[in-house]
Amino acid sequence: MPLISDINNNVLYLTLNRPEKLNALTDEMLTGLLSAFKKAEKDTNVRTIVLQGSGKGFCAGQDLPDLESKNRSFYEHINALYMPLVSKMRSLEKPILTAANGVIAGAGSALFLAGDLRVCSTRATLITAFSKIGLPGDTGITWMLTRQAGWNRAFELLTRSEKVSAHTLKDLHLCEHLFEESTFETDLIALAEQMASGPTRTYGLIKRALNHGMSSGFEEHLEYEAWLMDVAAQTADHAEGMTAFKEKRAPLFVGK
Ligand code: LHQ
Repeated sequence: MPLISDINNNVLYLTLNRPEKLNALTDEMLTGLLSAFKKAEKDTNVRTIVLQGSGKGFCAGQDLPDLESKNRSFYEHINALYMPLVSKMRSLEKPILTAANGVIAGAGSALFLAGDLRVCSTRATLITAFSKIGLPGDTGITWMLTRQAGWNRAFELLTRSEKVSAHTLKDLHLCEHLFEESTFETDLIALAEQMASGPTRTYGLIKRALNHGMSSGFEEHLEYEAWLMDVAAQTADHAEGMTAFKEKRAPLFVGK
């Protein structure tokens, strides 16, 4: 199976599973990923999602030979398969952790960067790779890199397509958590389960607020934030958080 889906302790693990091709993406994987994210959005049992790759790579981007065999323009292909996927990842109101224990390349870089928390092992590397085959980049990579690492870094990463280490990704604010290779799996699970046991409905509202703030003026955004506070005020997790505070105990959040 090129895409494995598994739920444990309220965490959905989506594993790209073509290790011999560094998890390069086929139509089947892209379609499967989008439907898995859509399903996870509705599944109350899923409170955090981890997107990872099996073997030595996170994802090497588009499977190039697979695309060559299709009779469709790049625009048609990106529009049909990549745009809805990355758009769903950014709007889905549950934490998404993208976790790399190896090479990240091409559109795989865009999917990695689209995570809410980007996690790397010390053996992870990223190469944008698009310009190596004469392409500027897609799946939001130019949008994300300018905002996350700055315009000039974005230009450097996209034009020179040099392999950067996990430590450099951390320095560039393109990775939030860097774990040792030897403990990567257990550290990742611990982080994912910690997120999944938090007030995940509120995390979704935080994601919505941050997304809104990316494209709104300050005064308008202040209004939006205040309105979201009222939405959160109705949640069970807000009530539990307040009660736990008064009772001087740890809160038990349910994600509702
Ligand atoms: C692959 C791939 C791959 C197939 C490694 N496909 N097999 C969207 C749609 C519209 C237009 C096009 O663009 C896009 C978005 C994109 O993602 S474009 C960018 C596509 N990705 C790339 O250009 C990256 C190509 N790969 C590489 O540059 C290297 O493989 C990297 C730097 C990722 C890793 O290098 P190594 O660690 O030296 O591994 P390797 O090159 O030996 O690869 C291992 C195997 O994986 C090998 O298979 P083989 O059967 O020969 O052993 C590669 O052919 C295969 N593979 N990437 N994208």
